[in-house]
Amino acid sequence: LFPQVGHERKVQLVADRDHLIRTLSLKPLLFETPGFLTDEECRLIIHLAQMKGLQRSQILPTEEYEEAMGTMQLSQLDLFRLLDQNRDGRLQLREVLAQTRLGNGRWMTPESIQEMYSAIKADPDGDGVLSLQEFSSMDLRDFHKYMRSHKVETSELVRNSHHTWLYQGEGAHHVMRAIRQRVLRLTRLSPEIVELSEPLQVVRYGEGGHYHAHVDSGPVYPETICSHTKVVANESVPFETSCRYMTVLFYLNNVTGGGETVFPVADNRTYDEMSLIQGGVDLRDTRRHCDKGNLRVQPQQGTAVFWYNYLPDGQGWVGDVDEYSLHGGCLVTRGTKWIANNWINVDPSRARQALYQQEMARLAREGGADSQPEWALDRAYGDARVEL
Ligand SMILES: [Ca+2]
Ligand SMILES: [Ca+2]
Repeated sequence: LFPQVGHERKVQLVADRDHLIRTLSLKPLLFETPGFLTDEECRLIIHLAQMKGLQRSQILPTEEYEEAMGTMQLSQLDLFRLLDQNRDGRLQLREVLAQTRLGNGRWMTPESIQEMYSAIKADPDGDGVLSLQEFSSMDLRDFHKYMRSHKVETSELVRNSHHTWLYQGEGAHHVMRAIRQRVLRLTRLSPEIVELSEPLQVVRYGEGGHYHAHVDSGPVYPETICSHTKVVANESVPFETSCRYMTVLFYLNNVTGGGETVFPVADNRTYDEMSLIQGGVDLRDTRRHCDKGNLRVQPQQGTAVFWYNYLPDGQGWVGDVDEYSLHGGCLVTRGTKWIANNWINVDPSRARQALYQQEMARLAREGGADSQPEWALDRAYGDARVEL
């Protein structure tokens, strides 16, 4: 049923030409379409993004994190057990590395963890492993103090880029509308789903920019709610996450050096979180280990790559997050890299997605300031005139 890797099929996305869809991997289900955008469209998107202005994609949220850790009411022993994935009663470096949240936005490497250990004297025998005794005698306040005082370079962040959002709904620039229609044809999803998805995110990576490997959607737990449908959910739940059924990523320029998109575990036979980090090599690290990832896509202006972030639930709807969709932006070694993301939002709760679509349709009929989802209100550049 699934196309083989390398399989190509023709589709008609625009009136005057055919496009090719090439299968890049089955896990995740990943494809590429060269020439999805014309060079002129790429330049226009970059231009609109520059006119609007880009902001830093990540800043460090220090105090909030400490507070959150404090309110979790986790004893130090609980924390130890949580971290000790292989339950051998010791914390190996990779078990600490796997908990990216401990880094509080700062990307942890084997070196930075050992640096931290020695600064707070957490590993007196210096073997890089924390025994239960070593962990118990460590004062977590020293850890927080260290994280707070440590000056973080942008190269040490999980994500080192700038971005902005471009509106694509009714009244948007005609090219932005045309791209949304093309995405609709590419994905063969319903117009309601595509039209009610996030605006286009435009991202610029300067020389030295990167985005370590991550999945685009959060996990599906009962206590989690999707950002896009939360307006219709009566429940108040503690966690909010992006529910991005599909990612459609566009390369807006040719990058002089680096900047590939890496899928470290694409088409692995099995997925094992711990095997991502072995022998001091963290395959999620896109500054150092992109070359060891299973699949790398070279940026080529106008090409779209697209994949599914969720597995099917077997009943025609969205199931669990597909761990194989792990991907990242490799270090840009030379020049600048411009990409754009169209995320297609679907709530794993079919009922909530339906309710959301109904409510949005009702608001659109009634008109008024509330007639668009929150993210659609930003349409100031809708009538921007740009020379193509
Ligand atoms: Ca362990
Ligand atoms: Ca030790």
